[in-house]
Amino acid sequence: MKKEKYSIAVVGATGAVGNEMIKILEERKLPVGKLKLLASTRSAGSYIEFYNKDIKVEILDEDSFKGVDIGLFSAGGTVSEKFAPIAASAGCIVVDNTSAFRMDSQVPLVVPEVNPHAIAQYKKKGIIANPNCSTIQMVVALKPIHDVAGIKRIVVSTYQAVSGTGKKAIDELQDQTRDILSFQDVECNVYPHQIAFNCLPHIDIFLENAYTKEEMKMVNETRKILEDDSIRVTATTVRVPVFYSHSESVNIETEKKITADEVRNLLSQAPGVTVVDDPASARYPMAIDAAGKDDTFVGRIREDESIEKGINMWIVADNLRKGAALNAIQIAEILVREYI
Ligand code: NAP
Ligand code: 3JM
Repeated sequence: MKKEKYSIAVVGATGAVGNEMIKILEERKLPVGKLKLLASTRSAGSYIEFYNKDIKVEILDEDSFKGVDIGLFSAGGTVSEKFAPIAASAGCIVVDNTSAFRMDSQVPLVVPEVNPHAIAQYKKKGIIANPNCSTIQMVVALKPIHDVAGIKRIVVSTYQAVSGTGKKAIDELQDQTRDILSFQDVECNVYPHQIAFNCLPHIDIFLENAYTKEEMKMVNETRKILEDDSIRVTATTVRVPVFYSHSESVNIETEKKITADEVRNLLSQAPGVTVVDDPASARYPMAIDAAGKDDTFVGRIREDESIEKGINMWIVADNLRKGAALNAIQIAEILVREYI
């Protein structure tokens, strides 16, 4: 028997991603019965509006998931590691936005436009992982090309917005920009260096192989989602002083020759993609245009003249929407439509 309405919990409801989730649940009219908003003691007791009603934020604890159908988690890896299994054993299906379970072979890692069939694997642990923001937008654009021409290698450099680090980082870019323009000293609390008027080739921690963890997320998650471990991926991830939307320069080498026109045609029919590629009139994807939108925008599509079978492109998407909250809610929509 299908339910008419589902009980949903948002874990990390007061954060940058959580906030966006609540907005998108309303926009896309998910059949939400009860909405439970969960956070830490810092913001428990505050209220957030949902369908013109103020809902009280509660403290996350072991008993939070009784009777909850779907839990949308975005309160960091440590919280997910502890509470996702607790939620799952209470019968709540977890859609986890953190990196905690992404590479677990018992947990599907899903982008609905790319591998929706993987959702069926949620039954193993009761958890579905949402990929990293930079991975999601890249695979949405690359999947149709991989299907036709076979991608052998990907070289990606990212230009990532501060909102990917959360609310405190949005404030830090605002404060530093204001302080610099008014000749005041700058305070750095979130990032190790000034982010205003700067670029930091450092996202998440450095690993033993000299890559950052964010870079290795892109490498490993891309292969898992495209279900092809033969694809070679190398990434450089950079934080830039942009508030919303990540941009990426992506170079691919393919098995079969594919022309720039063929890529443009393929992508103009691809789900979740909008091609913006008219250099003659200075039209290409830009962070400020992608912010607040659902699609992944692709432009600057051109053949790589340094190799026989290569393509360059520029991929932009709203990191809090397609990169996080929207992708998670698209997964919840499929669960509701096809599984529960
Ligand atoms: P944020 O703005 O800093 O918000 C963090 C949220 O987590 C707040 O609601 C906070 O509640 C809550 N929280 C923190 N510690 C908690 C605890 N011990 N118990 C309960 N709630 C706790 O961060 P954000 O940008 O929304 O990101 C949150 C997480 O989502 C990240 O850490 C990351 O793992 C994931 N994320 C994923 C993607 C993606 O690409 N899929 C993108 C961005 C972020 P309080 O208000 O009580 O502090
Ligand atoms: C995006 O708990 C943490 O340290 C969260 C770090 C984090 C992640 C992550 O690793 O889950 C911050 C921002 C992500 C992510 O999506 O991978």
